[in-house]
This record gives sequence, structure tokens and C-alpha cells, in this order.
Amino acid sequence: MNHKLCKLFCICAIALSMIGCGTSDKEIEVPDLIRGAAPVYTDELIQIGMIQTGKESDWRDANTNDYLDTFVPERGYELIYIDGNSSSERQVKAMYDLIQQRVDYIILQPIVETGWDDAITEAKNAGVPVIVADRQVAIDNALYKAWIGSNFHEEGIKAVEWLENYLEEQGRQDEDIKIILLEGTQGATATIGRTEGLLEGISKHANWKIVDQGCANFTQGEGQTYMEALLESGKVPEFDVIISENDNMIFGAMKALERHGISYGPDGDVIMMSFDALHEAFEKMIDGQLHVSVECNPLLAGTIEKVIQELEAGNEIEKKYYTEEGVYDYTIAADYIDTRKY
Ligand code: GZL
Repeated sequence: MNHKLCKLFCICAIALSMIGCGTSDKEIEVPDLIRGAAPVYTDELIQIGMIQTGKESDWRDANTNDYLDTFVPERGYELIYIDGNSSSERQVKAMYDLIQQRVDYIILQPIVETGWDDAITEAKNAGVPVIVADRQVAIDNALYKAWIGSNFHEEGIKAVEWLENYLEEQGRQDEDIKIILLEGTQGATATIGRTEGLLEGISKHANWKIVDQGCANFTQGEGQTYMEALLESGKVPEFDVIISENDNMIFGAMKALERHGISYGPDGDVIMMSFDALHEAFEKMIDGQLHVSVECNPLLAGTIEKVIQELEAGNEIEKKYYTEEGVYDYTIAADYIDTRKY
């Protein structure tokens, strides 16, 4: 559907210009954007096709709800939401369907980085702009308009820095530390980046050792199943730390540890670390079950809306927009839990 925009009243574009976008190659930290006043369109709605990964985690649900709350008719949008149902094939097919429909924009949140060359090239050739969000795609970035998401490698580094400080405070910096790493979906940028950052940091400590590393696909069920099997196997008789690449997997691992009578958390034996910083993670930190969660901001729709408005106004945009994220541990969780938006 062709979309002619007649008039746009929005403080968002002004807000974006105030963010201080740098040069096109510079990666900028985009502040936690407040959602501006709804744009007032005097013409038809901007039609957006949004291809989601699925419903694998609570983080994903918060991410989806943010899109559903943002791209609504009263703000000038018609959203076609497609649940990828954790299937890359389904996502690629959805891309072709949306190209066929000649939507105004496609927002793609890919499950994995690979397999996108033909579909995104097709969108480019058809003149349907693609905005990639959350995880990335391993193709020439000239084929899509922009990417918005987290610096996953940085998240991994932050987790190791937290562990270094914690062990120092506990007087355990010279101890042999055995680590179990629960990874997310193989081929997903979040997994690739976090794992790279973690291994880079861990490799700096001769007394730290990863005694097991396995995939639990970011889901709570697979986190529990994986941990149960590992404990049953006796392969890893001793371990000091579990690092999980998202909160849901470590919630599942907690259930397995409980079933095996293993104490964990700041009040127990095993150091528990994860990523996402869900509200439930704060509850578990306050309850003494989780040590730390490295934040990964799922609320991307506000930034994407501003990028779309810049494109609609014919303005230049950046190639990459990073979200701002922090690290929350059990010592400060109670101070922040009431500020959490997801
Ligand atoms: C991170 C996102 C990851 C989350 C998981 O941006 O891709 O996928 O960390 C989610 O919780 O399933």
C-alpha cells in the first residue's frame, strides 16, 4: 500500500535531533527514550509488518507488547504482527509475504543471523524498507535501513567485571572457580555476542575454568532440562558459578538445583548470574536466589518509531542505535525493582 504522508506534528523528530546522532558510522548510545506525543497524520496509516522471533522468554513478551502498544492506529500506524514461532523458515516466508503486500516498512527481529540474504535483497529491490531490531543479520548493511538493539558483547564483558569484583569482595580472587555456561539459541546475535564477551573476560583468569557449556535456547523449560541432565550425568561433580545467557534459563536451572538439594544464590553455595534483568529477576535477587542480572532492554519500539518518522520526513538516519543498559545485583535490587518497566 502506498503511503503519502501529508503532515506530521511530532516532538519525536525534535527529540531525535536532540539525541545528538553522530556520523553514520559512529555507534551511538541512544538514551532511554520517552515516547513522544503521538504523530498526527492527515493521511492514511503507515503500514508496518513486524516479524517477531516467537514467545521463547518473558523478555520477548515485553518486547512484543512494546511494539503492540506503540504502533497503533491512534498514533498513525497499521501493524501487521507476525509471530515467527521460533522458526527461521516461518520468518523468511513472512518476509516474502510482506514484500508482496508492499507494506510501508518491515521490522525484522531475526531468530538467527544467517539465511537473510535473498529475502532482504528482495525487499530492497521491491522498495520495501527493512529495519532490523534486537538480534542482527549477517548481510551487507546497505540492504537494510538501520539496526536497533543491545551491545551483546559488552553485556558479556559487564558480567565478567561483576564476577571479578564479587570474588574480590569475598576474598576468593585466587580460588579455582568452576563455571557452567548456559547459552541461548545458537546463531542468535545475543548468544554470539554474550558468549564472546564472557569467554574473552574469563580467559584473563588462569584460575577460572568453564566446566560445561551448553544450549538451552533462552527458555525456562530447556534451562531446567539441561541442568537436570547435567546433574544426573555426574559429569560436573563440582561447580561454583552458573552463568545463564538469559533470566528464564536460570529460573529453570534453579528448579533443577533445588531437586538435587544444591543451595544457590547470595544465601547459598552456587553463584548465579544471568542477563535480561526482568522484574522477576529482581524479585529473585531480593529473595537471595540470584546474584546479578545484566540488563538487556526489550523496549525498542520507541526508538524504531523515531527512525521511521525521520525516514518519513526524508531525513538521514544512523545505521546502528544501541540501547542503554545497566547491571543490577542483589545488593541494589530492592532500590530499583519499583522502577522496572518489564
Ligand atoms: C536479547 C534477546 C534475547 C533475550 C532473551 O536481545 O534477543 O532473546 O536475552 C530472548 O531473553 O529470548
